[in-house]
Amino acid sequence: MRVSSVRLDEVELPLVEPFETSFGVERNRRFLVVRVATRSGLEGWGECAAAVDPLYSSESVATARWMLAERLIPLLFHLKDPTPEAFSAAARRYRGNRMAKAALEIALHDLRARNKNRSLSKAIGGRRSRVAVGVSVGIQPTIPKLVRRVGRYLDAGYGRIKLKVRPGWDAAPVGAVRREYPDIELWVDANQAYPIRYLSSIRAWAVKYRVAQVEQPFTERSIRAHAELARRAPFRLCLDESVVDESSLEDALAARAVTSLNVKVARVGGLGIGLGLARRAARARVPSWVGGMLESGIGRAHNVALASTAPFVLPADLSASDRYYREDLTDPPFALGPGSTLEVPRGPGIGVQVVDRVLRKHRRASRTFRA
Ligand code: OSB
Ligand code: MG
Repeated sequence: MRVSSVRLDEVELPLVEPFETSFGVERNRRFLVVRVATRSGLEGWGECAAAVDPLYSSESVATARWMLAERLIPLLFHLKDPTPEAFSAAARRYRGNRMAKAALEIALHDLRARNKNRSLSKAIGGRRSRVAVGVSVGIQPTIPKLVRRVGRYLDAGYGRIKLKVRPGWDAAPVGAVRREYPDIELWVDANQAYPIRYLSSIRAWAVKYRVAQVEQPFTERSIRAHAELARRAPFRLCLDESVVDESSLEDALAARAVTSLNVKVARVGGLGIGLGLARRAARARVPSWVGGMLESGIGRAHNVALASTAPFVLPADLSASDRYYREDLTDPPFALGPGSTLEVPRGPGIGVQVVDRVLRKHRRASRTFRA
């Protein structure tokens, strides 16, 4: 089985509401969708999480588009047996560019699972039929708005809340949410926004408001500062941006800088690598969970399949379709089920249908590559 064509679509989907983090606001998500196809008519879908601006990481839509068009797609066409593993191994010679690599790697996973007529979840060893999820709540214009936002998500059934924080938006909003909801499971995520001198103040408000998990307060290279904050803390110290491969995980584990691991398929360069990292963390007794990048239903379906595998034990940043988009690229939409869960699709591959009409409606550019 060879891949005979790859289509790269650039899509712009309006978010239900703006999503603000310490690094910026997103109103519309512009991203690449990958469709790989074989001569026999089989297809596989992937999504690239890179955004227009390199704010979360150094990749952007433009760098990923170039990397895919000029390097990764030609490399894929050269593979005799284009398994996700063979592609990943071949793509290792190019440094970084993990989101671009992930987009193709996950499409190959979908293709292979469909070819075997199995769900992606089953194909990668998933055992669960539902995965536990929570919701990531962006920075809001005011504290009362934040408290109301959180209240609506709790009413909708989300069982854990992650608040985006940054210097100037932390103790007061976190305290307000905690006072209104004394018993909820509360996490925070700073996306690297804090200078190290904030360490003791972060510890103070996180302890005071019983924050269960603090995610990536310092810059990605600040392993020592993360270890210092993790030391004897009553909360888990979660790394996201700091862990991009096997060696960065080893260093963080050795330094005891990580007591919870956010695994994003996009950040680490694929499903296979993500699963390997979570297994490695589990051997060190560090729990993992699946992080999100506001993916459309395509990327979310991949994330849900990953979350259905054994090493993922904490609730994922994967919410229902209507939390992100009025109109998603896939059908049926993901809906929140009992106990703050999403159902793992059972159909072949990612198990949800890409809706051609919706894809075309939001498509801004398209290019097809042939072997
Ligand atoms: O750090 O987890 C993050 C979105 C964009 C960039 C970074 C992050 C996020 C999220 C979104 O928190 C979580 C989701 O997709 O539901
Ligand atoms: Mg994060």
